[in-house]
Amino acid sequence: MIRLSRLASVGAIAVALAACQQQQASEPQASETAVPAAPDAKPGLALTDGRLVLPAVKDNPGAAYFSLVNSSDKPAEIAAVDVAGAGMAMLHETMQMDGHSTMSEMKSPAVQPGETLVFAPGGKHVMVYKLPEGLKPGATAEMTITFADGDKLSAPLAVEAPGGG
Ligand SMILES: [Cu+2]
Repeated sequence: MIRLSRLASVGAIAVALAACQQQQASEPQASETAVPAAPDAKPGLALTDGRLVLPAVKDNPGAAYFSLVNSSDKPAEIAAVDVAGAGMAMLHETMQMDGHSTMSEMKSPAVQPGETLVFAPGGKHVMVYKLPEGLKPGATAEMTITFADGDKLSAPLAVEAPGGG
């Protein structure tokens, strides 16, 4: 038990140091605004412009959109997404087929170093099922991305009225 907890704290320090060095090493980007520190943060990764558009019909899924900026020197692969209080969240992509649009599930989308993965209406989005009761425009909902390496990144989604997507 003692040995395990020692190992865990050494690991935590190593992670904190790595995060520190990463921040010093990363160049400020002209177009980026300052991102407040999230409770969970993956070094070099930032989630911006997060929003959750409520469904027009109650009990239908909502859709979340955001930009994921990779300022690190490694690709980052999304393994899963979760919206606090919601039943389930799935990575979807809307595509045009024979003049109508279809949605399909995305497996592990990745963002390369120096690139931004954009989730926006008509393209990639997160389908959010079983939204928490009473979620209203103007509120925020927290989304957490789990990466393939186990790192997590949490950020707020601004809740918007239907039709905003
Ligand atoms: Cu969808």
